[in-house]
Order: sequence, then C-alpha cells, then structure tokens
Amino acid sequence: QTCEAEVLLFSVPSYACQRRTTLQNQNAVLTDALSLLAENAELSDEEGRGVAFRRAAAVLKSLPEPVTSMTQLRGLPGLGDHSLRVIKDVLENGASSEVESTKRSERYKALKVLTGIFGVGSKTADRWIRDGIHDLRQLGDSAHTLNRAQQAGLEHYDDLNQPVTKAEADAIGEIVEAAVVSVLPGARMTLIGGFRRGKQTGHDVDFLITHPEEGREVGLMPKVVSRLEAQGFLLYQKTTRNSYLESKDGPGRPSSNMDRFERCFSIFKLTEEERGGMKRADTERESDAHSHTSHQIHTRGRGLEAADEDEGVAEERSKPAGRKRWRAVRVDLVVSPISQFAFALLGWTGSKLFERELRRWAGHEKSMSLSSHALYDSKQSRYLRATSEEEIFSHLGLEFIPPSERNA
Ligand code: DGT
Ligand code: MG
Repeated sequence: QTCEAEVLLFSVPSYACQRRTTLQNQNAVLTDALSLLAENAELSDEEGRGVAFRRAAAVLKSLPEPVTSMTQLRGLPGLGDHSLRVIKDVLENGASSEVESTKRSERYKALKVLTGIFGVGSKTADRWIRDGIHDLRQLGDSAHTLNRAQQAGLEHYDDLNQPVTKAEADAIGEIVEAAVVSVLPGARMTLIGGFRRGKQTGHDVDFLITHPEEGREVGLMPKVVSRLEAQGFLLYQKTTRNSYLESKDGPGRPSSNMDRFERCFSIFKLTEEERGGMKRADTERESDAHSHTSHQIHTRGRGLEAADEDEGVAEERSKPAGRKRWRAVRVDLVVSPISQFAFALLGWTGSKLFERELRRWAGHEKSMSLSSHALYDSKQSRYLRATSEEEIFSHLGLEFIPPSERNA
C-alpha cells in the first residue's frame, strides 16, 4: 500500500512541456549519471540515445522528492530499460558502473577536451581522435589547420570553459544594451537562455534584440557589432544574416535546427572595471588556477617557436597573481522582428529538452508545427499569431509554464 501511494505521488505527465521543472532538482545524483550518458551519446553522434537519456533525466528532475527505490518509478513515463538499469545501479551501489567507465574512457575524455574548444563539434573531434589527437598539446603539435573560430576557441580555452556568472551576464547585458540603443533608439534587448530560467551560471550569455516597429530591426546586427568592435569588446565575432524569408521549407518547418534569425556568435572581452563587484573573487580564482590546460595553451600559444615545456611552466608561475585583467565570455546575439518576438523568446529560453518537447507536443498531439519563428496549424492550414509566450502555450493547449519552471 505504501508502494501504491508512492507510485501515485510520482505521477508525471509524459511531455516535459506539461511539467514544472525548477532548478531545485531532488535527484541530482541520478540525473547527473543519466546526463553524462546523454552527453557521451551526443558526442558520439547517437542523437536518439542522447534524447532517451535526456528525457529520463528530465522526468527525475521534475519529481518533488528524491527517488530511493525502484518501485517508486513504476508507471513513470520516459524511463527506458537502459535508463532504469543505470538508476538501479546508482540506487543499489552508489554509482553506475557504465557512467564510471565512460568517464574513465580515453575516447570520452578526448571528446570532452576537444569539443571544449569553441568551434569544434563532435564530428571534428572524432576526426581528430582518429588521427591520434587526444588533447590540446597533440592538437597544437599536429599539422591540422584550425578555422578562425577554433583558433579563437583555443586561445581563450580556459576562460570559455569557466562558467559565466549571472553578475557577469548582467554586466555584459548593460554594455550590449547601450550599444543596441545607441545605434537604434527604441530597440529592446532581453536576456534569454539559461539565465532567463534563473540559472546562476551558464556556458554563454544569450540576448534577443527587437524593435517595437516591424522592420526597424533590419540591418541592426552589423551596426551593433561594429559599435562593440570599435569599443574593443569583441575578441571574435561571426555574424550570420537572416535567411528566413529565402527559405523554401516554410517558417513552421525549418530544414535544420538552426534558426534563420540574424545572429552573432561572439567572444566578448569583459574587463575588471565592467565586472565591478566580481573583481576580487575572480582575481583570486585566476591567481591560483594555473591549470593544466592553461599551461598547454600557453605552450601552444608560442607554437612554432618550439617552446620548451619547462620554460613555459616557469613563465606561468612567475606571472604576478591576477595579472590578466579581463576574461573572455561567449555571447550570442539574436535579432528578431517584433512579429516573431514571442516565438523567438520561447524558442531561445530553453532548456533544450523543453524546446524539443514543445515541438514534439505540437506535432504529435496538436498537428501543429512550432519553430522560433512561427506556429503553423496543419488542420486549419494557417499560421497562428502570438504576441506573448502565454498566447503560444494557449494555442498549443498547454498550461503556461514560466521560464523558471522550464529547467527540464
Ligand atoms: P547554458 O548556456 O549552457 O547555460 O544553457 P542554455 O540553456 O542557455 O543553452 P544555450 O545557450 O546553448 O541555448 C539557449 C537556448 O537557445 C537553448 O535552450 C535552445 C536555444 N538555441 C540555441 N541555439 C539554437 C539554435 O541554433 N536554434 C534554435 N532554434 N534554438 C537554439
Ligand atoms: Mg546559454
């Protein structure tokens, strides 16, 4: 009877977009295990397996209490045999043997290090590994030529693998917003991605820019980028123009996951003055964190000078503490026309699984097609307009889930 009560306690709807998932995860040990296997699958280009592990983790994240026995999981959606085996292993033995052996595997470690370089995806990393490259030093010593993004990624490797704090995100927000408003008065900017969901740290900072008058946003991105560049804030940037109107596959059916908004991938230079209150803590962190990777980068940085390794270490250590007075941060900018703003906001707030589940719900349950641009109703053969996220949830027949509860 106790078991029955607990099964009822953990009754969960099957789509993540029907659930409220806060950052207060009661099952972090289990979800960390499943997330690592998801990550490993994604890095190995096994998308299906990755999604299965992500869905299983998301179900556990939505539970109000820690899972302590397998019987509590009866009737829960999204838990396949493989995920259940992993959960059982963790509950019974404190750890999953598959997770532990994955973490120790040379391939996983190499994939992590190499895809930790901005501009390097799983396919490139896999190619390099097949050429015997497992770490940054081997990459530096190899004959592989890196594209501009990868070069910047390697140069700022340590900074970009250091989580971005909310305070840093806010500091960057002020700078970018000032640039946006100066080149287009009346334009508006919104913090999106994980920070909008209430996360205290992230791997990058994402902003959505629009203007209340349709069309005024056209051509905005290059102006914003030029302005930030002139101010010395951009260490790297690549702007892709809006190709939405040119696409043949229709707004509701993008041919890939990539959006067609005007978009800028950048590496931002955040100095101590702008970081303000963050100064002291970060200076300390920099002074004691001369990590392995940092050393590798510096060795590589001098590249063809055939740098002596020991000299590299000595150089590192002789640096005065906290000498570097800025840090690199990944910043993504997206520009949307106001008519698509609600869809862009919803589509760029995440989490990635929440977004995927919204689209799955729309397609499978409602015969609709949702993208970051529009919502198409196949039964009515028309696009459904919306000026707020609430309206989109309503069109989809879903209860509104606020950003802080989209942490699936
Ligand atoms: P983070 O940055 O790792 O702390 O976590 P998030 O949730 O901010 O993830 P991020 O920055 O990779 O992406 C933010 C959201 O934007 C993500 O939940 C899904 C969406 N997103 C990112 N890239 C694309 C894209 O190319 N197309 C579309 N439609 N959405 C994207
Ligand atoms: Mg983000």
